[in-house]
This record gives sequence, structure tokens and C-alpha cells, in this order.
Amino acid sequence: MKLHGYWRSSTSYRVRIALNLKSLDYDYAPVNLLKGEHRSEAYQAVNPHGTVPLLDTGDLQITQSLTAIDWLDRTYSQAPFVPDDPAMAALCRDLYFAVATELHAPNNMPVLTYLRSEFGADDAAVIAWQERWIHKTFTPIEQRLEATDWMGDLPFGTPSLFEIVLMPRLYNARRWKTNLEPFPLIRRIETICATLEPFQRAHPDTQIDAT
Ligand SMILES: N[C@@H](CCC(=O)N[C@@H](CS)C(=O)NCC(=O)O)C(=O)O
Repeated sequence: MKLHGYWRSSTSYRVRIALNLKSLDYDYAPVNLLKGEHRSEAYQAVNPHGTVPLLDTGDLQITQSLTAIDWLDRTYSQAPFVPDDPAMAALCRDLYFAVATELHAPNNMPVLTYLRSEFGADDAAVIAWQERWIHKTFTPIEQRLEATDWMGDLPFGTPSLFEIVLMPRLYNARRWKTNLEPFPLIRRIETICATLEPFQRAHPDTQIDAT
């Protein structure tokens, strides 16, 4: 299995966490977004979307991180990403999609770059923009976490779909110095995941292409 990715890409980071939680070996092929390698003819021949990550399973070329995570969970039964209980599974997927779609989309790098180039946004405006979407998504998540009987130290007992997408967004939030004080439960989850080896090995700073 080969993962084409970029160290700081939050969607690549998601898939690295998922691969590590399943204890799978994979080759990592860096694609330098800053040098525009994702727009090269050679890369677009394998991924016409021109984005990372791309998970090449040998049989399949999966171009969406959420599809890759779903494929991994269906293909490898160890360390399941969703709890068995239907109500907890629904909550887990709710939180997962809130972070992976509603929060990821407005704060993704191409959007921030466009805000700068087309609308003249400076650093302060970009930071305010990101904080606005983080708080909009994290506030209801924090409330729902508070109203839930956790299955252990983590809400769903073991690392789930939710933590797989949450940790990369928290990395970005920290990078942009977003105020996370109002979210103690989310911070507690962050602290726990940060001690777990599959998350540590997936961290951007430990990748071979980190600069
Ligand atoms: N929906 C895609 C989004 C992938 C995505 O946005 N990747 C970013 C890096 S995090 C990218 O490749 N950006 C380069 C670009 O769009 O030019 C997924 O989840 O895999």
C-alpha cells in the first residue's frame, strides 16, 4: 500500500492515523504542495483531482481521505473506527462529519490562499476566519460530549472516526494559535490521543518530508 501525501496536509494526516491505528505497513510518497507537485502531469495522471492524499491499495486508487478511512475500516477488522452500539455509532459519525466537512472545508489551505489572493485578507483576517469556523463547530461538539456517557477515557472507548479527523484540525488550530480554552473536553481528548503511538507516528513533524 502506498500513501501519497504532504506532511502538513490535514487530510493526509487523517489517513496516516487510520493506517497506523490498523497497524498497517505502507510506503509514503511525499507530494510537495508548496512546489506545486500536485499539479504536475505525472501526479494528475494518477490523481486527476490534483489533491493529496491518494491511497494506492494496489487494486484501487482512492482520492478522498474519507473514502480511504472507510475502505480501511471495512477491509481490516482490527481496531474498528466506529462503536457497535447504534446510538454511539450515530454520535461518532455526527461528530466525524462535523469536523471532516463543516470545519475542514472553510479552513482548508486552498480556501485560505484564495482569501489572501482574491480578497486581500492579511494574517489577522485569516486567523479570525479560522477561529470563527473552529468555534462554530467545536461549541456544539463540546456540548454533546458533555451530555454523553463516555465509554472510557475517550468518548467511544478507543480511537474512532472522530479522533482521526479531530487531531489534524487541532494541529492546525494550535498552529494558528486559536483559543481552545472554551473546549476542555476536546482538549482532554487531544491530550490522550497525543500519548498514543499511532497518532505520534502520524504527526506532521515526524514525517520524512517535514521541513
Ligand atoms: N476532500 C479531499 C480534500 C483533499 C484536500 O483538500 N487536500 C489538500 C491538502 S489538505 C490539497 O491537496 N490541496 C491542494 C490544492 O487543492 O491545490 C479529501 O478529503 O481527501
